[in-house]
Amino acid sequence: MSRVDIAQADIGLIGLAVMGQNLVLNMEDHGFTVAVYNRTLSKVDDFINGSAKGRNIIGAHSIEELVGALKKPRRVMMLVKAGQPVDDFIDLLIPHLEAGDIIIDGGNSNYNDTIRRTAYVESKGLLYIGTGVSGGEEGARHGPSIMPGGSTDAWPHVKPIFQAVAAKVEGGTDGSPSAPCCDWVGENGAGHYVKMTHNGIEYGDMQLICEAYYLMKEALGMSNEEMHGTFAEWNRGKLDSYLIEITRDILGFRDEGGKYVIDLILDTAGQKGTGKWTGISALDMGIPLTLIVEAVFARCLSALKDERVVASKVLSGPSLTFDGDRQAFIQDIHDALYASKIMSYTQGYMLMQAAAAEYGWNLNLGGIALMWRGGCIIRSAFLGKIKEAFDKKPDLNNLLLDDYFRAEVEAAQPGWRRVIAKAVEMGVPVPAISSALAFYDGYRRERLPANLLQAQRDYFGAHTYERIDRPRKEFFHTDWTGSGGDVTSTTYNA
Ligand code: NBP
Repeated sequence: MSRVDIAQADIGLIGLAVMGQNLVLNMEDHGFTVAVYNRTLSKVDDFINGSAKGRNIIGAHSIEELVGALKKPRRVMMLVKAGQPVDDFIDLLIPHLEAGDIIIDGGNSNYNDTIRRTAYVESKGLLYIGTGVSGGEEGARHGPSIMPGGSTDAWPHVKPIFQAVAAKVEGGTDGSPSAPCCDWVGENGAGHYVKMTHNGIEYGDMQLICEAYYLMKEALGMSNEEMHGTFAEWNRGKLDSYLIEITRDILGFRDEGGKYVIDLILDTAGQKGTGKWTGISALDMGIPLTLIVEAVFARCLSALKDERVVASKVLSGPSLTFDGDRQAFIQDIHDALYASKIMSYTQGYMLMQAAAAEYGWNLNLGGIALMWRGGCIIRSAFLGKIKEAFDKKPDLNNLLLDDYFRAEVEAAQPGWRRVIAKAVEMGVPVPAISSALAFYDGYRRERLPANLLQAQRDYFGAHTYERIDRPRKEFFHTDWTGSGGDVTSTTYNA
């Protein structure tokens, strides 16, 4: 099908790169007619004459033509490069749309932009959705995780399409075997915020797996084949997840010459932004998102390859060989990874709960676990347990206080501690695993050393402190040196 004059398409899609093309084909598989447009028009023709041939997909050569092909209320989804192109397309679309029509951004936009764009589009009488779409090319084609937020009134019009094309998993609240990994997340930027947090958690999960691999390789001297077997075994248990599965496959993969590809890959990683955005948001709101931030910093440290090569020849550390029970230590690494993963998701949920309060979002926390349960990079059996925790107690304040997770951490704790102790002794860096334990040990302490910190701040900056024997919000200052006055600081923050 190519150009038509009657409005018959269920949805329009702008942006025929890898995500756009695959999502269009997925929508069409599910019985929806899709009109498509792309800035570079030749890509429209290539698509229509290529993989879209013979399908209910309509090629448009202008925004006007695209909009004209749509049933009302019109739904136009953009899958273009995040940033200015999204704003540009919004402005191109607005003059052609009418009240109640819906503009959807499915790219990796920053949630602050989505908050701004929702208000802008709504001010024009239209509706807006900013949605995370996860799972890459494969997910877009066969079932992504979709995390939509924006104008709440838009959701009923988009829900049938999004839920049809999304990944499906067992574990709906009604116990149904095919719950879609897509539900309404919340107002304005909530969908993109949750997608950002998903990506941050992805950073954490990947770093934790890398540290487990490094311990096996450096501390135990395991071969790729042995590690391949261990990850295969782990993938049949509590750690069952997409990332463990691909790690298993990566470790067993050899090139044509029989060499393990993993050993040929340069050990430096970049970071594209969403992990950093997650960390910045956590710092802005004062949430201890230590694990994801450590994962970002671990990538930054890896990127200093040239410096590390020089330092490796100058700086010393222990050179020990492992002399314990290898099988027992592999189980300890498993437990350390598992417990750290629980910390990471605990922190991620703390962040989303804080963001909900900050931005006035009514976040569906159990639903988010279900949305991540399939179709995306962090999909895992474990997320089903998080869903259960929020089903049991929708106002659960912290995942660690859920009976299941509390017991799981308790059981994993001895091995987790042994792994960190051994890693420190042997000089193997495990920043995410160890910061996860530091978080746990901090969170479970009634009293931390911040009393001394407050004393220091009051000493040098007259910053005042609260007392344990007086009500909160009463502030005191001590003349620590005998030469200070009784004037306190209201602005100085160290
Ligand atoms: P890209 O992010 O590579 O974007 C390509 C599309 O953006 C093309 O349609 C291109 O048009 C258009 N575009 C660009 Br580039 N600059 C433009 C401009 N100045 N004005 C108008 N259009 C412009 O595509 P993608 O990888 O399919 O990703 C689409 C969105 O989905 C992105 O936001 C991405 O971050 C997100 N995402 C991607 C993945 C993934 O695995 N790739 C996964 C999840 C989310 P042209 O053809 O005329 O150049």
